[in-house]
Amino acid sequence: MRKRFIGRRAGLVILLCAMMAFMAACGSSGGSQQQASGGGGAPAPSQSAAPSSSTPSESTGEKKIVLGFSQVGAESGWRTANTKSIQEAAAAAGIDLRFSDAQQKQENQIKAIRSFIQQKVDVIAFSPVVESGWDTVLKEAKDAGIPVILTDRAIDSPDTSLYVSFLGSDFVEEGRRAGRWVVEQFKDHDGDVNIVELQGTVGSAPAIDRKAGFEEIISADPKFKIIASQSGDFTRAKGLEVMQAILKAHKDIDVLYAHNDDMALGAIQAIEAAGLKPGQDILIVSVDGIRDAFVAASEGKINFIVECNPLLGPQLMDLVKKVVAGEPVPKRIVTEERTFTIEEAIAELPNRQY
Ligand code: GYE
Repeated sequence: MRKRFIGRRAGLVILLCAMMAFMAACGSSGGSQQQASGGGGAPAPSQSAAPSSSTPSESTGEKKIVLGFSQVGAESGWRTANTKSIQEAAAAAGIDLRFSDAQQKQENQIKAIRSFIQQKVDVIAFSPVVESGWDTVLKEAKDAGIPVILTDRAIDSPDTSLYVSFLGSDFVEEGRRAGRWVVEQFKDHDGDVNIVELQGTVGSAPAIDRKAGFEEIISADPKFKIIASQSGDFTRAKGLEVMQAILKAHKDIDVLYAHNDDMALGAIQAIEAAGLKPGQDILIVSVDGIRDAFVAASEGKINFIVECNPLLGPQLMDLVKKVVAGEPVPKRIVTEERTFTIEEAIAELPNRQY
């Protein structure tokens, strides 16, 4: 009898412990990255630890802010750094981050946003893979009373009431910066300057704007000719593949303008495989400023880097908190960034964070 009683009590204790452990696991979602159901089926990136200097989380009994974030994918070094920044900043700010990777597909982002609406998150933020086609789903978020923040990339909707703020770079200006450098290099050059352009993802804001800004500058002099312009989808593999084909079709290339570093790095492999010297036989300018590009620049293989800062996490979390608190926020926040020549890249390399 006694034995049975002890056995039952031990069973109860075990059950209680199990329940407590379960509740603790559920409650400790501080900065956790959960996959939004229907968000493309990609596994959520592993959680990064909050920096030790982080402010204490607001888990003092108050309800945590829930942020649904739909990321483009993991196509580039820039994107990896951006994801890490967002995850770390959310953890540091005590924000419950529900993170979804769209694997570069708009349909996955739309599904993720709908899932966030169903989950009744406090704020939705996303980096739209392409510019068009967001009105319907963003209207659904608006009708549900959930504020939306555009991060990194813009949308082309004329209805600006569909989002509260847009935080990101000025991609047109980045294109202009690349164009100005090319014009300066060839200011004393007579005859044509043959340029190859590797574009980013078709229909994406950075591909559209970096092309427009660059063309705006080089079109001032007809000697600048874009002899080939194709998308490499912002990836190293496609940069390599597309450049290989272009090198077969064109023998006299003076400049490569790549909309991001990863495509430039892929193209460098193709240029070397074709027996040419990147940075000398073909001048290379690219956008982003990831560490690998700084290494290539320090080896003389990339001549000019136009920086695009991916470390948007802390600014995004500040915005989220303000929006939840009902404070006014700027409709547009432009990231500050600079450019690097080879000499400047060599000096910067040891400090490069991403
Ligand atoms: O330049 C590219 C990434 O939207 C600014 O996306 C971003 C771009 C970045 O894949 O590397």
